Amino acid sequence: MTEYFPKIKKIKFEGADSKNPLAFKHYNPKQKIMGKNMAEHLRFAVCYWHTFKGLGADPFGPGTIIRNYNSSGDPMQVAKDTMVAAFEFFTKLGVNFWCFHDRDIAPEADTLAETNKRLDEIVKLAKKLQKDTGVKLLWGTTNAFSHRRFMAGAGTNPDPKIFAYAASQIKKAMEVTKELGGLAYVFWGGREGYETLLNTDMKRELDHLAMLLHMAVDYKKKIKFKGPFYIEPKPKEPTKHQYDFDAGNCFAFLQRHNLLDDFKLNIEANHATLAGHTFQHELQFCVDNDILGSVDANRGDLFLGWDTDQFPTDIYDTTLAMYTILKGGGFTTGGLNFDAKLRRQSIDPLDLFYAHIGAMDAFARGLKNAAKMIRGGRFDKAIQKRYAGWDTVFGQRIEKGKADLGELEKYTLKNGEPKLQSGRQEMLENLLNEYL
Ligand code: XUL
Ligand code: CO
Repeated sequence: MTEYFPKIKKIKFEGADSKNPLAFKHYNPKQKIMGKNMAEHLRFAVCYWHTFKGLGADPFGPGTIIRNYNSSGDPMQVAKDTMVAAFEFFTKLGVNFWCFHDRDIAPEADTLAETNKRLDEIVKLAKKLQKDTGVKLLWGTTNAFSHRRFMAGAGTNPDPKIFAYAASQIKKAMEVTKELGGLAYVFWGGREGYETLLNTDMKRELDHLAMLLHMAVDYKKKIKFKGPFYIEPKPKEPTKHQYDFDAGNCFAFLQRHNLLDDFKLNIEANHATLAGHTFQHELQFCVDNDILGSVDANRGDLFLGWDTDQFPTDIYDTTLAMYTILKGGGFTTGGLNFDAKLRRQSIDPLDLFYAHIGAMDAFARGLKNAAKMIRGGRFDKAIQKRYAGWDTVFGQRIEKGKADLGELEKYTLKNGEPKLQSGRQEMLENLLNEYL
């Protein structure tokens, strides 16, 4: 079989003192932390769309990146070569999972029937490569947003014929996800949103989206696909207003439409920040509401207001993310999928390795820091102290719903102005830095 990354050998863990840029300094898959090894905690996945299909294009110019698996000229041959290259990459990098959209792995043809046939052919190859390498599918999804037919959305399209097209794609993508033993299936609301309310019946569109998701739930049961569905919140881009704005918004939608039994969320760091939240906030919201499914691990740029999808390198962020994930019980079906792309000038295949190695090390450090923070118990203690009033007889009466407004007025009239306590933010921020 052709080797597509011949200069690279399997990436090894060499420890923090290593000067080798093609080695892990912190990600040691077998290292035990709080009862599980690092690989089990972090469950890294490589995404197919950016890593193998992203070629550095931006709104000002086409791609800059040329790959040896992309050069045969025949679209199906390119698809096959790319799949082989992808599994070589997963194996050399040492990740256990991958993720894809249907249209990433097989090119669209003139008819849906022909497109599905092409997909089946590539899925067969992927299945064989999964078996040969042991790499598993973290989740599959459909691309119902790139083709021009989806310019006004898929499930929220004003035309039921486009809705039906999207439904057909989802049906097939669920089938191939199941065929590949995928652990979950993702719905990112590609163009489910609007540009102007002057041409949009928002309520009708959202009811249609819920209908589509219910159909997917029914089909999932029919084909006995066991994995959960994930919705991936994002507030804007490509549309001015994406319906799945943030975790809170998705939770309300799932509740209103009675979909909570079958859906959890896939939280993406850069989507969180676009919504004006921290990555940690979105994760915490999911943990608190029992809807944390998986994570698209990336980051935005402090000075740019769009989805730059950069590789995560900020240890502060990865530490806080892993702290929340660990305290929330860790991943079950989910993992950390690098929904991240190389910069336009990073044209060398080596850059793909550097990017993923750095990101994996950043999360490994985050995991180690978070475990120390949890074991140290100092943040828990600070929070416990801050809320201690709620553990008194008085606080417990309120929490248990036994108090009423009259009783609280009487208490306040009798006890007067409450004594205030410091929030200790700066001290706790200093404490966090002790772990980094
Ligand atoms: C887009 C995005 C998608 C989803 C999968 O911003 O994050 O790649 O993760 O459709
Ligand atoms: Co994503």
